[in-house]
Amino acid sequence: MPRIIRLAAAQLGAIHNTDSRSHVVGRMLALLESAASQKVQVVLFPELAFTTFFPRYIIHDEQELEAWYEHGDVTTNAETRPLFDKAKELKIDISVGYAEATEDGRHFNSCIYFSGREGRVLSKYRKVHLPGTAEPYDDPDAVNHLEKRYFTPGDLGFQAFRVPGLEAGVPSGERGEPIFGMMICNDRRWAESWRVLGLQGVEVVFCGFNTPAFAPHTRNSLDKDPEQSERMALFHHKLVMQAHSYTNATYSVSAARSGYDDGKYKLIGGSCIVDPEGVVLAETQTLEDELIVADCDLELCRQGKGKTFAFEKHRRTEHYGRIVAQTGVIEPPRIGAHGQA
Ligand code: CDV
Repeated sequence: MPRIIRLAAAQLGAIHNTDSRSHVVGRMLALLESAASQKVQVVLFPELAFTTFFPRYIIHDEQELEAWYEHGDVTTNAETRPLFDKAKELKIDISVGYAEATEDGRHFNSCIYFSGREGRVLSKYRKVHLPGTAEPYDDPDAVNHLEKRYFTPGDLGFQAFRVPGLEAGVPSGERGEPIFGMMICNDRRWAESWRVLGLQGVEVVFCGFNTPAFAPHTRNSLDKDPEQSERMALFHHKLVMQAHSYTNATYSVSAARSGYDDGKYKLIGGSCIVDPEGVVLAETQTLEDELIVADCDLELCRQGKGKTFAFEKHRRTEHYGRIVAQTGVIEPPRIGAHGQA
């Protein structure tokens, strides 16, 4: 029996340093209305969706820095609340990324899954793999990426979760409660993130992202040509979304913050919805605000989960110890001149 749900990625184009949260939320509401008019059930918004990507700036003033985070409950704060109220009104689920400040003074790059049908948060994820540096680059012309300065690595792990009530006609208990998981941007490049979700039977992975088109200091020091750099950034983004969806037999939805922030910091687009065979079902064509939609039959996950990637039949955990025992590379010893180690 098919288990079809309609999913969307809501890409957000340029957001400038001076743009208020209310302005951005206005744009998000337009995308949400458009999704609802197309009978979409779940919409993914990008990483750090409510502001510009502030980790590119070095900010010494504590008050100025704190103003970039969401303090308290993001679903009820004055400027961000309209998004969640609208999701409730339209009975549509959303996943959205934001900079979280906790009551005890910690800072995370987070996202939540908010059920508009139930009017509550069903799951929260805090980004585990933080790229970039804690200190600015020495090169004054470099674009910084200071996630390691402004955020603590996530402490919630990769927890899959059930979302009941999305599949018409499928009785609860008969696979009627899809299994979702979330990750954020750089996490998508790490097989470990996906496999931990895969081991929980994930059927849809949601991943919001902010990927600079040209970042020789952060990403690829060999790439001096901005156009080639952007092509490779897009290639690697789609490569990991497609490959890891396939090897974990799951759908994935990714949503970009894209365009030229402040008219000069370019972020890639390429928001896409990928099926469990690794096929791209929908992909954005612009660097602007744009919604893509796809009908996803979750039964298609069964093929991979039951055969090629039937983990219970084929995995050999006795050989995977290094993956959790070791962080960096330990190369094998050199073979000496006479063939001896
Ligand atoms: N926001 C990110 O995590 N961006 C990284 C860049 C810096 C490489 C990414 O993986 O796209």
